[in-house]
Amino acid sequence: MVSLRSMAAGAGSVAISLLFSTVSATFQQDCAQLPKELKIPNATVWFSEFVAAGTNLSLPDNNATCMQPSQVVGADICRVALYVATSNRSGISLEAWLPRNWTGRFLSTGNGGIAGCIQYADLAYTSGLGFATVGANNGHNGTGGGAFLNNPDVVTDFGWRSVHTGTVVGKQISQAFYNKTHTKSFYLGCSTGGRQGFKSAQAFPGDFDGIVAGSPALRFSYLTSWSGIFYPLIRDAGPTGFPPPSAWPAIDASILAQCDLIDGAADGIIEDPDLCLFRPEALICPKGASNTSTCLTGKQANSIRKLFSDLYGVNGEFIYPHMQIAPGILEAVYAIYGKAQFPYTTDWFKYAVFDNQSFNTNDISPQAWEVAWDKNPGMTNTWQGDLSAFQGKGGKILTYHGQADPIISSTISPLYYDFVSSTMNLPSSSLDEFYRFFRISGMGHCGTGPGATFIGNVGAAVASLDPDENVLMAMVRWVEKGVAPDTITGTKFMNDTASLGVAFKRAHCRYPYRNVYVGPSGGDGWKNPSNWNCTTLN
Ligand SMILES: *[C@@H]1O[C@H](CO)[C@@H](O)[C@H](O)[C@H]1NC(C)=O
Ligand SMILES: *[C@@H]1O[C@H](CO)[C@@H](O)[C@H](O)[C@H]1NC(C)=O
Ligand SMILES: *[C@@H]1O[C@H](CO)[C@@H](O)[C@H](O)[C@H]1NC(C)=O
Ligand SMILES: *[C@@H]1O[C@H](CO)[C@@H](O)[C@H](O)[C@H]1NC(C)=O
Ligand SMILES: *[C@@H]1O[C@H](CO)[C@@H](O)[C@H](O)[C@H]1NC(C)=O
Ligand SMILES: *[C@@H]1O[C@H](CO)[C@@H](O)[C@H](O)[C@H]1NC(C)=O
Ligand SMILES: *[C@@H]1O[C@H](CO)[C@@H](O)[C@H](O)[C@H]1NC(C)=O
Ligand SMILES: *[C@@H]1O[C@H](CO)[C@@H](O)[C@H](O)[C@H]1NC(C)=O
Ligand SMILES: *[C@@H]1O[C@H](CO)[C@@H](O)[C@H](O)[C@H]1NC(C)=O
Ligand SMILES: *[C@@H]1O[C@H](CO)[C@@H](O)[C@H](O)[C@H]1NC(C)=O
Ligand SMILES: CC(=O)N[C@H]1CO[C@H](CO)[C@@H](O)[C@@H]1O
Repeated sequence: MVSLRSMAAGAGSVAISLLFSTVSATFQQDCAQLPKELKIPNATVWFSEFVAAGTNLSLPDNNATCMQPSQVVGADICRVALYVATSNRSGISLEAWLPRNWTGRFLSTGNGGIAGCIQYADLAYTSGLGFATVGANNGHNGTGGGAFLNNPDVVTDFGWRSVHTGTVVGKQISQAFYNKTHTKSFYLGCSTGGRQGFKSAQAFPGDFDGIVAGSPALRFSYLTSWSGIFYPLIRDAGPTGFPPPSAWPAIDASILAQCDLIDGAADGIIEDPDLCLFRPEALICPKGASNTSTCLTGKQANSIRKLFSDLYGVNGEFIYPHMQIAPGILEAVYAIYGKAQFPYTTDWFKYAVFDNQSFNTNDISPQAWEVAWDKNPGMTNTWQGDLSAFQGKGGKILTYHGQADPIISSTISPLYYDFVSSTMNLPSSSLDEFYRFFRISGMGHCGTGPGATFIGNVGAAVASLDPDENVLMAMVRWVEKGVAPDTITGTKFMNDTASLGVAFKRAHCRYPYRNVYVGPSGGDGWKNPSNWNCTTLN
């Protein structure tokens, strides 16, 4: 066979370069023409423009609170931006990034928090991999929830309609541009994006063949209720009741002393936090201690217990499971909730639940938690245990959750998995035919942390495109080849910098398996993934 290089050296070079420039010119022309081809009800196309791979795209119209003034584009794309009305008082901003080198796959991205921010980094990541990708603004602009006030249609967009509309319209755009129907349809999101993925499986089982839904904001109104307890807890405890920063290293050391070896490895990472029955009373200052900056009062130990307890409401109703135990969590809790009420909690209760800007969110009562749950604004509760319609259509869902997540405790994910298991009457051997859940040890909220957290869930955390090491490519293989992932191998780079080399890898197990170290004791055998075993034994 003649290589391109040797052909280019001979007479074929003119023909080859002509062919490429024709294809390229056609792609650019098709992109410019696209608005004329689109016949989408209720849509106004703003522009359709060719963007070359490597372009550092400037995003001057993006709301400043989204903190994303630019995005580097990974492949030659046709970038389409439009507005789609979803009611007479609401609508979404939508972008489709259509790569020249299209794999035939369609993908929708999600959002984060209560934000109305198109996640351009996800568009760049997935269009760079050849997906025809869409992302929407979730029905409003910016990270705040003010647009929800007295407009339940905007809340409905947030709850489900933005992703669903973007997906329906996005498939039409892809069809019109390539003159071909996509082969398979995918979804990628984390946090609120994870909830949107599960919402899709629950309510629109035909939208996606494969859903990757990370760290999901399930039970949304109860999640925001739970997020709202930490600020008053820390405030009311005061400096003598909540452990001061000087005590945090000792608390972390005590968590590790009590729990690090449960999984067999002294690596500073807890594989299964629910096996850790951390006892903060171990840190209470001995009588007559001369230096109390690294030990606790009984009151402080009690604050820690509250922080790690399940939350119950009026009449003892279960609201939300406890914050998972992990070194570093106390510090993160203090940083996130210590100085003021959590902004998503504030905005959700003021604007979506009570339509009352004066509502005092510093002390939200258990009665108010229930009002929020019963109102279920925008159908955001996202807590249905029956996924049989999704299963029936052959859909697959992959979820993962960092085991050191201070924003959405990872304890919610096994709870939902088990809820689906009991609702559908399926043991995990059957449930795992279409729904798999991976616990990512040492990972914070949707990424970062001391663990092997590069799993390809976002473009900034890609160590490999190998489906064994990349949740998105694992889903592609599962949908297209029927090979389901047993483990997801994550990577930790030296100082989180790829060019410095790999620090270690770990094959993360799927729930209810848990990861146990079975290698040589001592040393750094824990850095080798083959020294670990996914087991169901305790
Ligand atoms: C892209 O451009 C912005 C300024 O518009 C700049 O701040 C940013 O560093 C650039 N990104 C890259 C990767 O060059
Ligand atoms: C949202 O921002 C886009 C620009 O990114 C703007 O065109 C649109 O009008 C804004 N929508 C709302 C509801 O403010
Ligand atoms: C908007 O649509 C609703 C029905 O969804 C209708 O009740 C209302 O009158 C409409 N408002 C306007 C201003 O057209
Ligand atoms: C196009 O995508 C295929 C895989 O789908 C890849 O092998 C090829 O290198 C890509 N070509 C370009 C020009 O990006
Ligand atoms: C930008 O976002 C903030 C926070 O959500 C919001 O208050 C503001 O109205 C937005 N600006 C525009 C122009 O949409
Ligand atoms: C799709 O069809 C239109 C005419 O309907 C044509 O202009 C365009 O080049 C076609 N695009 C592709 C990618 O084949
Ligand atoms: C108390 O212990 C901490 C941590 O070991 C140390 O930084 C601090 O200087 C000590 N304070 C006194 C008064 O010895
Ligand atoms: C709004 O909240 C404030 C503060 O809790 C309360 O006094 C007021 O009655 C509420 N308004 C309405 C209309 O419920
Ligand atoms: C990683 O960072 C630490 C301090 O932050 C430094 O001491 C160490 O040399 C760095 N390692 C490498 C391989 O650069
Ligand atoms: C791994 O765990 C399985 C049970 O899940 C067990 O049968 C097997 O012996 C274990 N392997 C090692 C090396 O411990
Ligand atoms: C929300 C909205 O504007 N919906 C309109 C979309 O377009 C159809 C007709 O194409 C109208 O019937 C809807 O009212």
